Amino acid sequence: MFDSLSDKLESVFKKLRGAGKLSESNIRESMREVRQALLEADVNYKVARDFVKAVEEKAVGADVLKSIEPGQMVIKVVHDELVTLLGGTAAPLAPLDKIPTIFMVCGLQGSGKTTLVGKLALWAKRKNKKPLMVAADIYRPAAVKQLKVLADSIAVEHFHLADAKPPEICKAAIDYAEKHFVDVVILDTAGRLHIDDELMQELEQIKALVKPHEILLVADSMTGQDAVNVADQFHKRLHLTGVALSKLDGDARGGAALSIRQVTGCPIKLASVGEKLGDLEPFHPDRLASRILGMGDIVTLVEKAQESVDLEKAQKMQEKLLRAEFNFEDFLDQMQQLKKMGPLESVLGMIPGVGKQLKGMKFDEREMERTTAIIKSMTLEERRHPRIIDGSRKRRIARGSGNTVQTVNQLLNQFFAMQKMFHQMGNKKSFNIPKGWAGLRSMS
Ligand SMILES: Nc1nc2c(ncn2[C@@H]2O[C@H](COP(=O)(O)OP(=O)(O)OP(=O)(O)O)[C@@H](O)[C@H]2O)c(=O)[nH]1
Ligand SMILES: [Mg+2]
Repeated sequence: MFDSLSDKLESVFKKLRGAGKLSESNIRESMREVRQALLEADVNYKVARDFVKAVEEKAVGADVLKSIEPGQMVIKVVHDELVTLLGGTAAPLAPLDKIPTIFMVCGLQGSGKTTLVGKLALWAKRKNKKPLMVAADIYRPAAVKQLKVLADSIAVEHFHLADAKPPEICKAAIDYAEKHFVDVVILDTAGRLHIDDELMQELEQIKALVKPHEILLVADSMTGQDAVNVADQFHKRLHLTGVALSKLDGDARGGAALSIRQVTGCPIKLASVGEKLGDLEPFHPDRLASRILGMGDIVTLVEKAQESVDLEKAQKMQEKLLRAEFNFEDFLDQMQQLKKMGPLESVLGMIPGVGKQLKGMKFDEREMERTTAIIKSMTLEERRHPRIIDGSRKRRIARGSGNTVQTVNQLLNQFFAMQKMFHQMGNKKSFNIPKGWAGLRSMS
C-alpha cells in the first residue's frame, strides 16, 4: 500500500538521520523533498503545502530529547502530522442501536458500492445482527442479480421491488424491515460515470424519505484526486456521515486517502482492502500513518522518551502532593495542564489510585474558568500559603474575580479537604476524591 510514497519518505529520512545535527536549513530541505513525494503520490497541492508547513514549524521548534537522535524527532513530527491529516482518531460507524439502523451507500460507478454493502452485511451478521441488503440500483441491468448473489453467498436476506423507482424501493425496504425484525438495512444505490444532477436528486430523495443513520460514500483510492473532488461534491449535496476508501489493497498512490479528509472535512470511517466480503477494516489514522512511514519502531521510541519526561514531572508533583506541600500555585499549573492534555493524562491521573477514579469523569470548563479566576485574584503569598486567607482577603479575592465570598469559601474548603486527603494518602493506600472537586463531574 502506497509503496512508492513510503520509499521516497524513507530516503528523505535516511539523509536526515545521517546528518546528525538538525538545522533549520536541513529541515527545510527535507521538507521540500517530502512535499515533492506527496505531490507525486497525487496529494492535493494545498494539503501537501499546509502539511509541510505544519511539520516544518513543529520540527524547528521541537525540544529534542536527550535520548533520541534529532532525525528521529522529525520522523515523529511527520507521523503525528500524518495522523492529524487522516482525521486524528478513528471515527466509528453509527451504533446499531436503532431498529432498524439504516445505512445508505453511494458513490460513482464501479467504486465498490455493492461490494461494500455485502461487506457491511457480513460485518453486521458477525455482530449477531440481522442485516438486509437492498438493491436500489435499477439502472444497470445486472445490478440486482449481483447483489442477490453476494447476499446468498453470506446467507443474508436481500430486498428488491420490480418496476419501482429507487426511493420507493428504499421506503418499501424499511417497511419490510420493520415488520421482519431486521436490525440493519443497507441500501445499495446506483452509480454514474460522473456526478450529475439527476443522480444527486434521487439520492437526496432517498435521504429525505428514509433518514439514514449513516450515509457512506465509497471513494475509489485508485482514482486519486478525482475521488477527492467526487467526495467533496457528494458531501456538499448529501452531508455524508463518512467515507469508505475502497481498493486500498491495489497500487493506489495514496493521494486520495491523504487528501480526502482535509479537503472535505468528512471522516474516513472504513477501509476496503480486497474483493472478498471479509476484507473490510475500520479506518485507523495512526495505523495508516505508521504503514506509510514504515517506521513504527521510531515513533514508539520517541513516544516512550516523551512519556518519561512527563513521568518525571508527575513524580515530582506526586511527592509534593504526598508531603501536602501542594498549594494553589501547583493547582493553577495543573489546571492548565489538564486543559492541555485532557483529564486522563493529567498529573492527577498518573497517581496510582486516582486515575481509576477519574475515568468517565470530565472537568466542567466553566467551573474551571471560575476556579482559575479566583486563584489568579490571589497574591503569590496567598497561593503559597492559603491558610492566611482571612475574611477581608476573601472579600478582596471575591471582588477581584467577580465571585461571591461564598464561592471563594467553597473553593478554599475543597482545597483544604484535598490537602488533607493527600496527607492521609501519604500514610495509607486508599482515599476518595471529594465530590464536585474543581468542577469534576460524572459524564453520564
Ligand atoms: N481489489 C479490490 N477490489 C474491489 C474492492 N471493492 C470493490 N472491488 C471490485 O471493484 C469492482 C466494482 O465493485 P462494485 O462493488 O460492483 O462497484 P459498484 O460501485 O457497486 O459498481 P456499480 O454498481 O457498477 O456502480 C468489482 O470487481 C469488485 O470486486 C476492494 O476493496 N479491493
Ligand atoms: Mg453496484
